[in-house]
This record gives sequence, structure tokens and C-alpha cells, in this order.
Amino acid sequence: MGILAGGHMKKIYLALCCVILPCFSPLTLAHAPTENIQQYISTELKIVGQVKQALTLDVNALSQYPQVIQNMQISKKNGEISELIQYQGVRLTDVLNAADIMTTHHNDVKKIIVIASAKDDYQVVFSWNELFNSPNGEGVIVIYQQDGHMLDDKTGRIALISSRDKLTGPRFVKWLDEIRVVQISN
Ligand SMILES: Nc1nc2c(c(=O)[nH]1)N[C@H]1C(S)=C(S)[C@@H](COP(=O)(O)O)O[C@H]1N2
Ligand SMILES: [Mo]
Repeated sequence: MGILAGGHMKKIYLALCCVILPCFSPLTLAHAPTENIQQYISTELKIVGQVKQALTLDVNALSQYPQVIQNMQISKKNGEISELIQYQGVRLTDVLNAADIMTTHHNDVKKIIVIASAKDDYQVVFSWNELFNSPNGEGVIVIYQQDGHMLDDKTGRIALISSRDKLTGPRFVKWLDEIRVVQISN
């Protein structure tokens, strides 16, 4: 009886380790979700934070801005790179200029960061100088088309690329839904 109970407990313990624990391990959360992704599809992008004019942009609103086309490959988490894809969208700097970043002092822009967030809570950071005062900035594009079609479920409908990055995977923000302008504290 004792042996049976022990074996039973061991099975429960193993089940806990193999099934339940990995759900909470950081490794499981380190990669973009691949299941039930419908919940992450973004149809609107909000520009918020330290701006004079907060904006909510859908794909149609994005199509009213000057258009940019960028052919690029995305590096994957497993070290591979994607095929060459033609992305279409608008420069992040153009959208930020429309929202009009709010500053008081000459040196405020130097401590402004721009946080791009996705619906699965993935977040990446840019600095004002990187976007407006470095060659990197021109390559940061809010995208809504790939190869002439709307972005598929595993990417969009709105996403962001940082095409001049060395590794293009990390700041490829799928399911982009918010751009937040934040001035770090003095
Ligand atoms: N929304 C969102 N975008 C994301 C991620 C994520 O977890 N969530 N992972 C990033 C990382 S780390 C990589 S390498 C690329 C490519 O990831 P994939 O190989 O899962 O397509 O997507 C990036 N974009
Ligand atoms: Mo990655």
C-alpha cells in the first residue's frame, strides 16, 4: 500500500514538474506566443505619453502618412533569418511629429525614450536621439503591409521594424498597439 501510494505521489510530482512548472518558467515566456494568437492581433496603434496630441491610428489612418517601403529579412530566435520580405508603412518619426512631443527645456529631448508595446506585452525601447538624430531612426517603421498584403495574424495587423539593427529580430514588434513617449526623471 505504502509503495503504491509512493508511486502515485511520484507520478503526481513528475506531472507537476513536466506540465505545470514550465508554464511559469521564464523560458516559456521568452518567445513570442504561437498559439491562440488571434487575441494579440492589433488593429489600432495608440500614440500616448508626453505628446500634445494623443493619436489612435488604424491601418487606414496610417495609409494617409508618407509611405515607406523597406525590403528586409528578420532574424529568428533560433538564429535563422527569414526570407526577404517587402514591408510597407510609415516612419515612426513622422507619426511622432504628428503627435508633437512635448518639451519645455532645450535639453529635454535628450532624456526622452519611446517605448513600443505589443498586445502580448512585448516591449522595446528607442531614444529620441536614436530616432531623430542617428541613421537608425530612418529605418524604424510602423508597418501594416507585407509583400503587398495586410500583415498576417502572426505579425499584425500593425507591427514595427527597426531595419538598421544588426539583429533585426529583437526590435521587430509584432502586434504593435502602443507607442509611449516618456521623459526620464531629472
Ligand atoms: N509581440 C512580440 N513581438 C516579438 C517577440 C515577442 O515575443 N512578441 N519576439 C521577438 C523576438 S525576440 C524575435 S527573435 C522575433 C522573431 O521571433 P520569431 O522567431 O518568434 O518569429 O520576433 C520579435 N518580436
Ligand atoms: Mo529573439
